[in-house]
Amino acid sequence: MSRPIKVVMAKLGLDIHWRGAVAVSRMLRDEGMEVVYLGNQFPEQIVNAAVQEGADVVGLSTLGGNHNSLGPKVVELLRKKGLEDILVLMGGVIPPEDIPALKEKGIAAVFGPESKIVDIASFIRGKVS
Ligand code: B12
Repeated sequence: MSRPIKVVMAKLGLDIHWRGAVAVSRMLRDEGMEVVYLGNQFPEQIVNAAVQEGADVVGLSTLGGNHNSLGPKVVELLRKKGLEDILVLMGGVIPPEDIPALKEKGIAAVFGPESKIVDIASFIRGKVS
């Protein structure tokens, strides 16, 4: 049997909002994925955890406005370690006009308020074999 998809989930930086990150973590577990929830972390710690855990996916949750600076930093640090295969997803309150630049910098997808878990899980399954 193949191993479950492994997701490392963090709240980005000092963002105080936790409901989305916790809800999505629980629901991805219900979908059969293994989820390691880190709580609040900065890019270096998130990338270290992704390496230690052998993550397939890094999930970043932010509603606090730090998405443009800290999100791409996670991708950059993963690439420096040769880990560009790890899928990096973001969720939370992110202005639509910021999304194209985030994608250009390697964020695979952004899921905003009221995103459905079925869509998040199927996006992950479509990208992680
Ligand atoms: C509750 C709330 C608070 C609570 C937080 C309680 C807590 N500890 O969680 C309190 C009152 C403390 C708070 C504080 C602040 N808040 Co507030 N808050 C909200 C509110 C009303 C709801 C957030 C929430 O819980 N939603 C429910 C969850 C389930 O939804 P969600 O997080 O969006 O998650 C969904 C998706 O986004 C996605 N998702 C989320 N994370 C992830 C991760 C991954 C990997 C994936 C795939 C998907 C995903 O999936 C989830 C399910 O659909 C929002 C308004 C809103 N409607 O969003 C404002 C809001 C987020 N807050 C806002 C602000 C500005 C603040 C403050 C800065 C205010 C201040 N000046 O002090 C502070 C934050 C300080 C800090 N250091 O972070 C703004 C953010 C603006 C922005 N980013 O552009 C909002 C949008 C309000 C507004 N309209 O201005 N807040």
